[in-house]
Amino acid sequence: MTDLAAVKAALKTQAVETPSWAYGNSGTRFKVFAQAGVPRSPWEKIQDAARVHAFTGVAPSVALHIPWDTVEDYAALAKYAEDQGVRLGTINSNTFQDDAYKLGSVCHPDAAVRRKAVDHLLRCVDIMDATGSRDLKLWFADGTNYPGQDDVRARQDRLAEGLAEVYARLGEEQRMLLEYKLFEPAFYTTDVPDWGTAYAHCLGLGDKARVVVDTGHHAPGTNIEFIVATLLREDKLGGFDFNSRFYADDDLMAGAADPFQLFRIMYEVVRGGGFTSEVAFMLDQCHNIEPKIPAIIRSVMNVQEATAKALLVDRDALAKAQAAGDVLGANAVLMDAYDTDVRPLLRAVREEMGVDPDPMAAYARSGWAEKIVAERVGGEQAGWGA
Ligand code: AOS
Ligand code: ZN
Ligand code: ZN
Repeated sequence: MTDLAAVKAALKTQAVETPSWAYGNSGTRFKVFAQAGVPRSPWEKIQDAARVHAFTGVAPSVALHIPWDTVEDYAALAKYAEDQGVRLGTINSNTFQDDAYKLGSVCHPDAAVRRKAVDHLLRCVDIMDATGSRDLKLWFADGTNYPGQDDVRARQDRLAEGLAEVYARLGEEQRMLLEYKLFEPAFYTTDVPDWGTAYAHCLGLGDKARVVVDTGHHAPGTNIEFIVATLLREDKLGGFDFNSRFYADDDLMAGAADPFQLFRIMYEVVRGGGFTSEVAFMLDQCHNIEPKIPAIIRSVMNVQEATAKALLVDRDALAKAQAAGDVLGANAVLMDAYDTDVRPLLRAVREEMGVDPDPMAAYARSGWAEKIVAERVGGEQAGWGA
């Protein structure tokens, strides 16, 4: 039997970090469709993130992206976030937008370009000092397009050297989260293409280096929950970038394409003792055609639903069935949890937390969408494609 009170208590501690860039305009390489009322500055992105937290109760922090969220005074931004009811979370670096990075950043054959990239990462750690952020999230667009283009092995050496310099700069409580991605923008080799490569670098660096699993960064059919189980077993899972994909790195709403996969991932998290603050649960999404704040609220709720189902798995019954070699019985225990309608449970949890049981409806009623359309006019819009 599952202890419902314990499930509720666990759900109340959930924290899903939302990404600043999801609040801004975004699109594909074909077109960015501008939406009215989107934030024009990091300050306004924080306002929107605070709304998501206010209506869900489980999105207490917002990730920043440097340089998209550049401000003069990061401590002031942190204070502003706190006043709005959220905090600044993970700092995401950007070593992919400058012309200098055409052939890579920390893996580039030219030492001057590598220096520029590492300096940017060091600057990100300075920003973490000011914001009080714990995690630096590194995703590198580095790779090659053609066989022979560069020395694949030497690129690994350059990567290790760059990471080591940044690692040495981390404070006692700070961490480095290394994200892998199968392909894109490079199409032949990617320098951090998979969890094994990320794990090897993190292992070489030390305890403060951990792997990030972006759910959209694998080959179709990859068993992501196995990777999660393995990384947790090795104490190397730093966090997640949740999103959904049908084809490649689609960055659609978490839990939209394959809620069953999200449940299986969350089950391994719960099973592996990863439902703690040691694992950062982040969204990494873009809302190209749908209204952004409601899409982010929906995504947070989808993660919450998958988590609730994972917590509901009757683990004693599962262990018994597994030990008895009862294949169908064990599968049924897992499916029973997945097939549970957890919406009434979550409505109750929200009420106990003092949050409206229906966050989507509460947001729609709040008038925030109309207010930002009326007030946020002019200015440069922020985020992907800005
Ligand atoms: C890129 O594909 C990665 O998912 C990154 O995590 C992220 O989308 C980018 O760094 C935006 O900050
Ligand atoms: Zn990501
Ligand atoms: Zn991605």
